[in-house]
Amino acid sequence: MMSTLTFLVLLIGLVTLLEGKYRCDYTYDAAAGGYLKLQRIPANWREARLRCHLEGSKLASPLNADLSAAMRRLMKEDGMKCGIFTGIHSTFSRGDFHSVEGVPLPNIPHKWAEGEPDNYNDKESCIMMLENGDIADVTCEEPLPYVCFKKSSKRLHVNGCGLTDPEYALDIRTGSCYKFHRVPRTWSRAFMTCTAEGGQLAIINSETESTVIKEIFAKNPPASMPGNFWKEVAFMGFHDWGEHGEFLTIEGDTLTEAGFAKFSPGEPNNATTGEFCGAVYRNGMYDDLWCENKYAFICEKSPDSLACDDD
Ligand SMILES: *[C@@H]1O[C@H](CO)[C@@H](O)[C@H](O)[C@H]1NC(C)=O
Ligand SMILES: [Ca+2]
Ligand SMILES: [Ca+2]
Ligand SMILES: [Ca+2]
Repeated sequence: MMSTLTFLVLLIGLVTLLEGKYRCDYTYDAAAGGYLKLQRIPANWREARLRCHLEGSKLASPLNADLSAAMRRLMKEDGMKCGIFTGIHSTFSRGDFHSVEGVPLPNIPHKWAEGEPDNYNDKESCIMMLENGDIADVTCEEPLPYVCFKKSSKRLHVNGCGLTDPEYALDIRTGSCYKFHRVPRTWSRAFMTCTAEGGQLAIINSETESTVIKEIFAKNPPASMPGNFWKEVAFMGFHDWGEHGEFLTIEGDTLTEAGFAKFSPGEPNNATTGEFCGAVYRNGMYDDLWCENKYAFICEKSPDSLACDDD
């Protein structure tokens, strides 16, 4: 447990370090007017859009010459030979291409690659950009790398949790930042969301942290969560890893090793479908849940997990 003084020193250091920076996995491009990140791991278009969104940015499109140049520079620096997905798509209405910001294709400067667009097999609703800036219509299902873009002035308010998201709050009792997500997701999507935010699904490591989780839950009554889902539980960072019978944290520890192994009375009950994913009740004690149902979830993040140490 950190002393208050240590904590304050740490916090002041962090605030100085992070002031005005979006996140250190993004680089600022003044001409493009924002922060960019090349996502090297290819994803289908839907996943690509979601990952950028969960990181607080948007799937990048060459909306103007400067942004296009910045995107191509990232590809070139990486030696990327294949194309990248852009945010331009016609998944809402086939043939009506818009960027994810809603800009129609005719308003975006573009040059089609030779032989494009051909809507091959009548299955091409996404737009890829080549290294030379030319575009082609492609299927949204075949994974490609992509770029995320955060349009912004240079100065951003980054809080003590290293993020611009005001919903992340530091708890000095544990030294971790937490966010309660009221938009329900499956366990896997919840995992993705926390990761995109530079954290992970929360793990309870002490009785104190169980109390912290209970208090966070209390600040999020059922009425604060729109939608038709069970609001007494939230996904957490443990799983049976496909070996039905033993739960381990997403850091590979048994719950006992992690420091807290209390399940709510009657749990784990492996109800109906089989329950292989970790969760917590409002009382701060664990539950097992079916991974594919959508529930609220809690992310936990080290305050400096997105901090830049190069400048
Ligand atoms: C939980 O239920 C599922 C499906 O009924 C079953 O496959 C699984 O082995 C059960 N897990 C345990 C720990 O009993
Ligand atoms: Ca094509
Ligand atoms: Ca923890
Ligand atoms: Ca259960």
